[in-house]
Amino acid sequence: MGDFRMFVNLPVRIDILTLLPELLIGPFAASIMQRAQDKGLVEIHMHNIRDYSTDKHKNVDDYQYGGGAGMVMSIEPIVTIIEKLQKQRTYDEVIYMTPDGTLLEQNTCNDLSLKKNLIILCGHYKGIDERIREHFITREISIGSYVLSGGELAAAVLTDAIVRLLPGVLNDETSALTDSFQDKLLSPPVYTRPPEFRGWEVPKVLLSGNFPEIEKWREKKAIERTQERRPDLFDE
Ligand code: 6GU
Repeated sequence: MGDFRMFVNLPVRIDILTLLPELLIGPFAASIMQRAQDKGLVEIHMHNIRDYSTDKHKNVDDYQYGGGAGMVMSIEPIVTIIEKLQKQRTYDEVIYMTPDGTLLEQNTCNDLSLKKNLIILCGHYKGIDERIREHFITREISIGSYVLSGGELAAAVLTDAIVRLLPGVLNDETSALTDSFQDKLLSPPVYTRPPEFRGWEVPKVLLSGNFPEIEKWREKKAIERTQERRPDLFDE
């Protein structure tokens, strides 16, 4: 992590627009995510879309034009929040979490961790009125080829993946750089005490104290593991 980027974009501000803020409390209230907020490295703001409904029943969805099963999230409450936020500061991205978005990869997390202000919109039902996507959304992200009941868990995944990259969040800053995927390789196997358990031994080289050899072993294992499990990472 080059010194030139240290702290220039901190704290990062993330505004999450959701119908289910209670789904997002837990993931940010423990461990690394909580510590990142306590240290002032990230500010996470939750906005309940329902609070912005002007409907007398506080509805936030409606039938889709042309017919068909499933409700669509209405344009007005969402646009109201986005425009309110955009009046207060400049946002680098307005991200929509959706199963038909671009598959999330480490590179995107790296890019987003350099931004200052992000809006993340969580979808529900059949999705959001297309005009929101056309006029406000700058990036559409999916976390995998399966369907979740809403965008909240995906937003938690994305936020976690971004926040842990911010300088100062991890205790040992190098550990984010040695993550799986940062170099398009999976991580090598790791071991801790005891050196033998039920006759299962830790590889001798790791106990040798020979650090060049240990590094060589780790690289070899990382390559083997990637070849076996994720050959697609090599093809890119
Ligand atoms: Cl971002 N949202 C939903 N609802 N399902 C998903 C997803 C997002 N990514 C994968 N599946």
